[in-house]
Amino acid sequence: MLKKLMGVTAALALSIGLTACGNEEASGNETVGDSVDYKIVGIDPGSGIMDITINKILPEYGLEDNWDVVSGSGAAMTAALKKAITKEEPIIVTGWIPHWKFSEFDLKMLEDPKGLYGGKEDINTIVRQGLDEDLPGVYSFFDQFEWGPDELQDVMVKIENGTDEQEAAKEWAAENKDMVDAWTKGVESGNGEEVKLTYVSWSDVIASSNVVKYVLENELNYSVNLIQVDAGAMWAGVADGSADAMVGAWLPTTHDKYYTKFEGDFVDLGPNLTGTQNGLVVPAYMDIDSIEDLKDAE
Ligand code: PBE
Repeated sequence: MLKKLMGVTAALALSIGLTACGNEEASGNETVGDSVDYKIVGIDPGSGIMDITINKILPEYGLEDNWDVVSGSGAAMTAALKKAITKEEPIIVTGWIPHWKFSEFDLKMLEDPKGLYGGKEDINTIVRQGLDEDLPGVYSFFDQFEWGPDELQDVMVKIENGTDEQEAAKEWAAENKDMVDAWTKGVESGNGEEVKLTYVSWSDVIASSNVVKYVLENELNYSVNLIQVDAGAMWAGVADGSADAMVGAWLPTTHDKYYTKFEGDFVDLGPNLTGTQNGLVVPAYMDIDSIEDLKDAE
């Protein structure tokens, strides 16, 4: 990881040196909006961050008339970010912490003085009703599963650096044995029973779901089926009982609409992680600090 990080930094320094001249020319009286064509690079439409950006951030910061949030995916967002940074070009993306992009690039999250992204949030574990009776060991494991943003980001960085997802989970579990032991303490092992876990292709949820799968299979002898779906189906699957659990519920703000929609049809086991943050993210070389800076002077 260090090697890769140094490589990126060196490449960045080189590109800054080579393009500094062109960028000075381009800056002139150009607004931030002009410089990025009034586009915010978003992710998948079902995500909470897209919902908040389009329905709260744009209207409440007065950006609705000329700004667009372009939908795509988590992977397309990081690819666009990588490309822009290599050329030292301006870019604004919907971003979140924890995420490997903060260990790889020099980034800043724009201030949100109106607090619309909800500040620091939790990631909760949500299981289906009846799981405690059907698979008590799995239920107690999920109830004990708890870590922090640094641990999650470690796994994300391993995966981003090309390690296979289950291999990354295995390496992480070996490096964090005490934590894994606390999750499995007193938990009844299985006999290969299937556990269905829904997840969305967001790098944080990919990492956490793979760690959970690794531990349930290798320490507790259950068999985990990871089912990749969109955000709505991640919640709906657990609510209608077709899935057993999911570990990527961002609350109380990001997934509020899903929580409210399915409330009463799932069991909320509380936070497995505390201290996430959503926002608009830009490379550190951009000369803006707040979402308010996106509004053109009148
Ligand atoms: N995220 C990561 C998700 C939750 C996990 C912030 C992209 C969302 O916006 O719904």
